Amino acid sequence: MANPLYDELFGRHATNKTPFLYLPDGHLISYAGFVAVAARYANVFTAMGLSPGDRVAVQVGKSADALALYAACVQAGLIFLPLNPAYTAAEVEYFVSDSGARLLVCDPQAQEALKPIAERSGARLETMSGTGAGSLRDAAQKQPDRFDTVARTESDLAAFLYTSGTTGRSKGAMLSQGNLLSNARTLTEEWAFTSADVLLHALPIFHTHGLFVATNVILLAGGGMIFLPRPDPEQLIRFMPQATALMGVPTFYTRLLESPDFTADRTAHMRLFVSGSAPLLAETHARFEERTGHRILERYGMTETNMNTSNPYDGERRAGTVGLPLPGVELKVTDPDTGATLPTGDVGVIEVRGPNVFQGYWNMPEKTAAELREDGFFITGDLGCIDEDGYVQIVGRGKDLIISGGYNIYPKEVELVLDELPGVVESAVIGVPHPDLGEAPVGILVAAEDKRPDVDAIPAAIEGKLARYKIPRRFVVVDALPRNTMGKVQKNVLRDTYAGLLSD
Ligand code: MCA
Ligand code: AMP
Repeated sequence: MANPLYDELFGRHATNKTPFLYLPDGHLISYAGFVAVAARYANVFTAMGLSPGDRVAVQVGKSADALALYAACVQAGLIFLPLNPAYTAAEVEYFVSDSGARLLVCDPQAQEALKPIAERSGARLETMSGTGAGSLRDAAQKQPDRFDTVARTESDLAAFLYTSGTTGRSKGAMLSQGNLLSNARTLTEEWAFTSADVLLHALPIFHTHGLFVATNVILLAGGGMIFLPRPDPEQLIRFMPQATALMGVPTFYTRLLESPDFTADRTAHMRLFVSGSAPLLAETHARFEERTGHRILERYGMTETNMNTSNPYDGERRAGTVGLPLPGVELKVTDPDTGATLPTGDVGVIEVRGPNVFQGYWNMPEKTAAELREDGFFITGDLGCIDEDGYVQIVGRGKDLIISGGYNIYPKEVELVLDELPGVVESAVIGVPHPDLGEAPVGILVAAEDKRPDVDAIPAAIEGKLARYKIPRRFVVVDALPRNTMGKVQKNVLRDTYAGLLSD
C-alpha cells in the first residue's frame, strides 16, 4: 500500500544494513533494525485498537525507541504528537484533551501524575523511559517485526505540533505528509546530504528542528546520526571527528566556542554547520569562522511551515541574514495593516506560501483564518525585509514571543500565572538578552498597594503550573508599567530598561 512519507523515509530502508543511529554508548542501530522495531510498535498500536487518523501523544526522553514511535505512527497512519518532557502534568492535560489523543506515552516517573489526566481524556496510558524501556516496549517485543503499511496520501495528516499562542492558548499545527516530505526533499538537495553523511544529532526530537529537519533529511539521504541525548559540548567535541554535519540552535555554537577544546582540528572532517530556531548573532558567526574556518549556514523556519529560507550551501552565507527563500517557497514582506506587498528593503511582516505550509490549527478555524490567508500565504508574525539580492533579514517579531535557547515562551501564558500571585496586581514578561540562551524571560511585577510580592517564593509558588524553562530568571517589582496613550503596555520600553539585567 502506498504511504509516501513512510515509503520514502523508512520503508525503502527495510533491508538496508548500514548504520542509522550511533548511540554514545557504542551501540549501533542499522536502518533495517530500526524499521523492524518501528513495525513492532505499529503492530502494538493496531492491537490497541488505534485507527488511522488517531492522535498519539508522546512525552518521553530522547531514545532510539522514541524515534521509532514516530516511524510507527507514520506506518500505521496515526498522527504523531510529540511533547516536551519539561511540560508539567497541567500543561500535558491541555494537549491531550485538546487533541483528543487516544494514547499517551509517558516516562514511568510521570505515570502517576498523568494517570488521572489520561482517564479524564479517555486516553490509554503507556510508558517509555529515557532508555526506551517500559510497558510499550514490553508489548512491542511480543509483536512481529513486519507490519502491513497503512495506505496514505500526501494530503493526509502525519503530525500535530503544538505552538503556543499569543493569547496563552496553545494551537495544534496540523502537518501533512506532503508538508514534511516536500521540505525534507528540498533540504536534502539544498544542503547536499548523501548517504555518506553522519549528523551529530543533539537536538530534542519533540520539535520541528530535531525531528523533521534533522531526522527526515538524514532518513531521506540514507546517512547516519550520532544520537546524543543533549548537546553536551564535551560530547559534541568528542564525536565531531566522526561526523560530517551538525544542526543546532545558536546556544550550541556559543557553548562550543566557550570550550578551549573546540578547535579547527576537531572540525576538520565536518562539511556543514547549520543554525536556526533563533537568531544567530553576527558576532557568533564571525567568532566561529575565526576559530574553525567554517561559515555557519543559517536558515529560518517555523513549526507551521518547516523551513522557509536558507543561506546557500554553495555561495555566500551572509551573517545576520537567514538567506534566500527555498525552492518552491514564495516569500513576501507585507504591510501589517493592509497586507499589501512592500517594496524591496522595507520592513514588514513576512508571509510564506508553498508545499511546506501547514494545514491549519486543529479545531481552531478562526485562528487558522486569521493567520493563513485564503490564497495560501501564511502570516508568520516575524518582521523582516528582503534586500536587492533576495536575502531575507529578520529584524524583530510582530508577535509577543520570547525565544530562549530555541524554546518558545509566550509571555501571556506566564503573565496569566504571575497575575494570580499574592501581592501582584499585574505583570509583564519580557525577553532580555542572555549570554547563553540568546534571550531569557524576566518578570516585571506591579505590587499591590498593601502587599509586595515575595519574589524569592515565586518559583515554588508556580511550580507545576509552568514548565521550568518558562519561569522568569529574574523578577523586578515596580509601581506601574509604562503604557502608551492607548493604555497598551510598552514592552519595548521595559526591554530597553532591563536590557542588561541578565548579562553576567
Ligand atoms: C533548559 N532550560 C532552559 C532551556 N533549556 N531555560 C530556558 N530556555 C531553555 N531553552 C532550563 C531547565 O528548565 C533547567 O532549569 C536548566 O535550564 C537546565 O536544563 P537542561 O535540560 O540541563 O538544559 P540544557 O541541556 O543545557 O538545555 C539547553 C538547550 C535546550 C540545549 C538550549 O534548551 C535545547 O536543546 N534547546 C533547543 C530547542 C529546540 O530544538 N528548538 C527548536 C524548536 P531548572 O534547573 O530550573 O529546572 S523548532 C523551531 O523553533 C523552528 C521550527 C525552527 O526554525 O527550527
Ligand atoms: P516555532 O514556533 O517554535 O516554530 O518558532 C518559530 C520562530 O522561530 C519563527 O517565527 C522565528 O521567530 C524564529 N526563528 C526560527 N529560525 C530563526 C532564525 N534563523 N533567525 C531568527 N528567528 C528564527
